[in-house]
Amino acid sequence: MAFSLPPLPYATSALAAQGMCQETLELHHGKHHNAYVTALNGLIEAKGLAGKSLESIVAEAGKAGADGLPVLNQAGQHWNHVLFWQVMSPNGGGDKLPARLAARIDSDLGGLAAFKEAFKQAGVTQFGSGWAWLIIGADGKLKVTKTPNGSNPIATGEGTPILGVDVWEHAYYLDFRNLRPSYLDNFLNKLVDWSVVESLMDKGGLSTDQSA
Ligand code: MN3
Repeated sequence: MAFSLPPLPYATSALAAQGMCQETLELHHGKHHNAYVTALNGLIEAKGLAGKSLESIVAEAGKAGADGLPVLNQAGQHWNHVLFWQVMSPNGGGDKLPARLAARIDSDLGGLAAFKEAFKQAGVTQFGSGWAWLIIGADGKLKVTKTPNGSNPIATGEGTPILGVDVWEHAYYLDFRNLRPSYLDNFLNKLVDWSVVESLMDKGGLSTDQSA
């Protein structure tokens, strides 16, 4: 087996009215994400990854520290983008969260407004490239965090992501130029499909069903 680029769960033009244009999705999914998949497949034999799940590869590469980085850069980015495409939808946006998710955000993070501010700040303050996350932490509570480059909370052992946003410049430059804060506001207010986030919370995270 090898890793594959899953199709987007919507047309490349589907999010244009919500601030993510067709060209962004064509390049980001078809070129950037695809390049991570291709590079990861090129490492399977040399790095002894055959038969392993994507999730276990990410976790093991994270534990290996600097030695794991060549694999983590590609495997982490593959995992991260699979999640990213799923948490957005043409039906996304708005402040009406499904009840179970809303209750957890209230109890663990002080409410929707506080969560959005913390999530935005995580994305804004991730220097250079990386990701901001909403995770189920090791203690079972929801938590906001960030990671650099291709890493993620599975690799760091911090927890299980249920929402992630790409803050690499390739994610927002066509739509928002240099304005990462505006991209993050737009993501939170217009793109996130909260029903998907709640479903991932209920399931205890994403299984990509991908393996080497
Ligand atoms: Mn990206």
